[in-house]
Amino acid sequence: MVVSRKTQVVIVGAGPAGLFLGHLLTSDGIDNIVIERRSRSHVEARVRAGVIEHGVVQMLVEAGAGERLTREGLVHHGVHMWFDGQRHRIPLSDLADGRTITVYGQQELVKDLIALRLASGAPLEFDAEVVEVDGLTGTAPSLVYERDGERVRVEGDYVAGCDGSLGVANRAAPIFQRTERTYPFAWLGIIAQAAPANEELVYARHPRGFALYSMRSPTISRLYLGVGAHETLEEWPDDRIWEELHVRLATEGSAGVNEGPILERSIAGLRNLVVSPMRYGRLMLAGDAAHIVPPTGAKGMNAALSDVRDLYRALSAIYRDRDQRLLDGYSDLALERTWRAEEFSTYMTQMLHPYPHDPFESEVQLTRLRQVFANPAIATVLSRNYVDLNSL
Ligand code: RFL
Ligand code: PHB
Repeated sequence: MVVSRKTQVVIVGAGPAGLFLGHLLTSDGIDNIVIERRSRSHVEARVRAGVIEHGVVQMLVEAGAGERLTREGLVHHGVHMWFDGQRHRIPLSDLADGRTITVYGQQELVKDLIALRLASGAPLEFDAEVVEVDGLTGTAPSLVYERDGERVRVEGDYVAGCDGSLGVANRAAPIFQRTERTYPFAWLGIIAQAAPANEELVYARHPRGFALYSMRSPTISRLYLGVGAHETLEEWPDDRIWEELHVRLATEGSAGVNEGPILERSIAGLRNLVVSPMRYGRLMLAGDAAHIVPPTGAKGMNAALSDVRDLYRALSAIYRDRDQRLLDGYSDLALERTWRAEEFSTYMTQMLHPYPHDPFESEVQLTRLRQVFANPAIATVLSRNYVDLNSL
């Protein structure tokens, strides 16, 4: 052990959750250190989420982290669902009290938060992997990270596990229970240099599988195909990807799909995970470390940032007023919200991904979809959940 450091809150992981928590704490004068396993360039280039809820946008703006987001983010008032060869639009804002979603790449938000962090001078360590977490039930928890063959111990009052589902935090306590589900699907996602052919997001259920048309800017499209859970990128050369997107997004009156050079591609399996409780002694979990949702509801990053808001309030109450009550309620509050995100994401996933060779499931899915457009009460619930679930 070469070096030893001390702070108030030790944050593991520099994804949206860890970086936003660090930003809120630093703004409030609470010392913290963010420790990230990967390099800065890796973290800034990681393409993932795109949809930010109404209340989460407001929260980022109020925290001083929404300057570029409000300038460059694409504000949407509706979303499409295409099935049975027809296009249907859900007027989200009309059904959700005028609220909107903002399309803004997760890695853009991550870049903004890293820039704020560096400007504040607060410590942010890249290429530093946390390998041990100790003393969680005492008053001085600590952890060890490794960098360049050096081991560094960091002591704090609290540890925030914002290190994703494969990190160390959600395995650090004997009481953490995992509730999980997997699906026979994955999403193949691409970023293409092509103007989006639609102004709003399109979720498409085609007998051959799911497709999603999203975007990042007026010249960049973000597209997804539902594929088998075990399929690999090697099985999907560019031509096959475009062909399949054209087929699945073809409807009457559709402008089709605009092709362009593929700048990035990845495959991610669909799954649910909830780790409960979200606190053990002085370790609190936030974001993907505590829960994973299938991406169909666009909830993962929104849930992560909402955990962080509650965790920050709890830590702030302790440092400002020596009031422990919010921290004692953190896990229950966050889990209640988590399960609503799990339920909504599961509903969206099960409605939009056809199961091959299951005609019964197929009819159930189509009936659910038709009901969204036949019954305004159902469309209203869907809209409110889509636009602002984490603030309801
Ligand atoms: P992250 O972003 O995974 O960050 C965790 C960080 O911890 C680091 N780490 C460690 N650092 C130090 N020591 C260790 N031992 C460590 N182990 C891990 C990792 O390197 C990493 O940098 O978790 P966080 O911050 O909780 O953020 C969660 C979001 O990233 C995630 O929920 C979303 O991307 C999910 N998601 C979506 N969410 C939305 O709200 N809207 C969307 O439209 C949306 N679309 C998506 C998505 C996720 C997707 N994939 C790839 C799973 C679309 C896709 C395809
Ligand atoms: C995205 O733009 O990356 C995106 C949009 C909606 C989702 C998931 C991802 O449900």
